[in-house]
Amino acid sequence: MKPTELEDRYGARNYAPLDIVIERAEGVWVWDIEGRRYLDCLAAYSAVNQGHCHPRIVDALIRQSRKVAVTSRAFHNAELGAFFREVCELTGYERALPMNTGAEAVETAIKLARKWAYTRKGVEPGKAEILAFGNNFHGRTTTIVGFSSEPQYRDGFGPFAPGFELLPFGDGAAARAAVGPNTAAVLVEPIQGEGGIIVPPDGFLAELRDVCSERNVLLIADEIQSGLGRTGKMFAHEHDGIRPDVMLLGKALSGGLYPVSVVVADAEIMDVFRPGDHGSTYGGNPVGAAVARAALAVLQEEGLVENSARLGEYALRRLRGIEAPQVREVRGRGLWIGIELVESAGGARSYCEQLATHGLLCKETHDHVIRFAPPLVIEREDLDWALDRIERVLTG
Ligand code: IF1
Repeated sequence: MKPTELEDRYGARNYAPLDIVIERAEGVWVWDIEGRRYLDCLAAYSAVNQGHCHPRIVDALIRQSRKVAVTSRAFHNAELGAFFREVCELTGYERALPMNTGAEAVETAIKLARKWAYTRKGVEPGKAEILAFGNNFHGRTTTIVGFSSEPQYRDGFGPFAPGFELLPFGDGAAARAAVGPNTAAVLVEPIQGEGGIIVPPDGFLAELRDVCSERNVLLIADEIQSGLGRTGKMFAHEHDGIRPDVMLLGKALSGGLYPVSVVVADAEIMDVFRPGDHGSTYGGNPVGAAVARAALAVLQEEGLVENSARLGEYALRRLRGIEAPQVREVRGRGLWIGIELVESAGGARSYCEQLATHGLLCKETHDHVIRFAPPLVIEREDLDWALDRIERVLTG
């Protein structure tokens, strides 16, 4: 049986992939089982900012796996402390709590915010509320989809956890009005990814920061997709010059080689967690720590944030220069760009399918947006190769 037949015969039907079977990947390129080459403009939703199978990260995975892998946190391990130090130095926070997936980091932050509200802010136990935003995407657990505004992410999965309220993304005044005595935190993606690469108005994050500081509410930035260079800054919240109280990282934190996520915050917040409060079997294991250290070293030593800023600005300018009636808007920051099509264009999926025939892998989001997010290692020549093909499909 072919790989797709095996998937069809034995796999749950929770995805409808493009009809491409990837067998090998390196840098910005992937090859299918027939040997066709594609330029990956999705980068596994920003998990491979460092490029596929980066040799330095692969080497870290192999070397550590040959020494010791999962030990559980019942014992210390020789890698974790160095990972903590490097992620705290990079992010500027005092404490790091390691998990595996992004959703686990989000769930950890929700628990942290609630316990902080009860033990530090004096909110009545069981009454903590968290504000989030319409069109958010923070993961797929039932707590998280419980505050999703996307019917498909919610339908059939209730009942949901109480204590969440959605606000209009980009509306600082609405956030100011919504904060109450029981508000523990505001949870925000600095740029909404799955929502369609929605860049908020300048000053929105700064207003959220002000409201949270004035009202003793934690500002939690979900940088799992927007962070680690994707938007041309190390962290997307830097575009508004703010410092969240809690920040979440995942995806490119481990360069696509191994699931690692982390929650960072200062001690006065993070130390509400006492031994036994929270944990995970694989969280903080030495392989994840070694892989993440290598992924962060590659990000910084290869100047990927600067490359994202420079080539992202170039790509945005070129894409905005395309004369195509079916394009409603081109938006984004760094190498994270959404090409929104008019409804009459018939949906972005068909454009992604056309792009695949031209050797480009993109993924639509929210029906009408073509998401363009190549690995941050991309070079100008390959970027032009991709943009030429996008222009050809949009003007064809
Ligand atoms: C899928 C979407 C993107 C995220 C942000 C937390 C998480 C994600 C900002 C959870 C994960 C992934 C999930 C993956 C596809 C992808 C995705 F299309 F689902 F919405 F990127 F936009 N915060 N996003 O983007 O992290 O638990 O997945 O490690 O579910 O198909 P995770």
